[in-house]
Amino acid sequence: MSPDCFSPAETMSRAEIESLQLAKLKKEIDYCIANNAEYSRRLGEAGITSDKIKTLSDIKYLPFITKKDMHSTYPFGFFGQPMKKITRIHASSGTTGKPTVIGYTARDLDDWAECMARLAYAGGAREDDIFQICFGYGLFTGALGLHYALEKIGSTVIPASSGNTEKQLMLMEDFGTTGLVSTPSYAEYIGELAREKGIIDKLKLRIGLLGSEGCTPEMRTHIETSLGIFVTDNYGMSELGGPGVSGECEFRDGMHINEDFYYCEIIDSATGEVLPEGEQGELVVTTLSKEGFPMLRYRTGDITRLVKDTCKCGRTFARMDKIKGRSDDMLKIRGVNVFPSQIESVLMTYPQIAPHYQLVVTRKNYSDRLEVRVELADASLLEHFAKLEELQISIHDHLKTILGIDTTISLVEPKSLERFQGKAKRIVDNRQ
Ligand code: DLL
Repeated sequence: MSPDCFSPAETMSRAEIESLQLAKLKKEIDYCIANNAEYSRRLGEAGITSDKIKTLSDIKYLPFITKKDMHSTYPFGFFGQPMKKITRIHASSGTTGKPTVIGYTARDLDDWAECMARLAYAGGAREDDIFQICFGYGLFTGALGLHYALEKIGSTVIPASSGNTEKQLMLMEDFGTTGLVSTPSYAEYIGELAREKGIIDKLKLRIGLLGSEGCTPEMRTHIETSLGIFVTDNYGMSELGGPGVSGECEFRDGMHINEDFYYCEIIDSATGEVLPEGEQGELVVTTLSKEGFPMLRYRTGDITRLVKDTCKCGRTFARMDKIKGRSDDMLKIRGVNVFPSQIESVLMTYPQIAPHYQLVVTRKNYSDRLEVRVELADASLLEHFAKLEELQISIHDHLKTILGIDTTISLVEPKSLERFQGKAKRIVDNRQ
């Protein structure tokens, strides 16, 4: 039975995918050398031309591009076309310093909508859906990325942007919104407010296309129960054009990569060596037909794993696991690597606490201390000292088994921690 896909490309055989990737990779290398001085210099120094690439694994001879290279070539150093051919510009949020600036030609915009439409369709979006896009519109790629993809599918789009959550709920109720697009943390907050206002039964929401930040399976279940929706995870990054790199289908057994547009590798972050299929490491991505902002071997900093067997849905594109974390998000506590997602998974198993937490790292006498602040679900527990202490010890011990280090657990009042309308910022590192 042929699967229900947006594009026939999604069911190519592995041999077809790889031969297409090889042909496109060689073309992309030629394109970069011909159209961008930075690439022409870098690849010239490395002695690379497309003739040197005989198999896909020969990509290992190309130098990596890192975030640092983005900064040193700011703003347009990696653009593959002059400004008159650039139709749109986006930029990464860049909390410190200058953002990374991305240019799209008209064809790039079409390809972007195609890639994201496939993933939205795989996640369940259909023509008769009404999608409320609660990502911030602006330089961020999330909102417009989903916007054009969902229009391409034929869904109705409400460009609500993020924030003003009471109004979001009013629109959802009045317009009969069936699909939500947001970060998981904003979805969590929308659910919390909808319940508080007693309007959850009036909403017609059925699916959520979430992404742009990590979300453990436990947090996802919480969001699904709270809003009564089916959630899929979507991955992408500004440097690669935004959302549309990979996303889950209904089976949620990894995020399908649009392999005819992106070639993915997993490397050992420390040595830069390419790791065998199935091993976990840093994701490196090469765009295969970008004109405005081609990226050859971009080091994403994201930690994941790739699998290439055919999914239960019938799609043949390789899948990547949920992102375990960013290599630069990983906390090193007294020499031990700690991913916030490991902590979230533990916290979400306790019904007594709400899915809101903050990780505060401090250093005293040359020793790191990790405080996990967690909100109680119900304030009445604050009056039962013995129960509080029991809960604290239980979380502490559970985390110790998983992480191998001691943490300080602070149970705080309900609704006292910050809520997020975009990506959550849960780590406060006071060590610097
Ligand atoms: O977040 C693009 C995007 C928008 C993806 C909407 C999905 C949906 P940036 O702001 O450049 O771009 O952030 C990219 O966010 O390197 C990851 O660390 C993280 N990230 C993105 N999607 C996921 C996800 C957009 N599904 C950075 N799971 C990436 C975990 C994610 N982390």
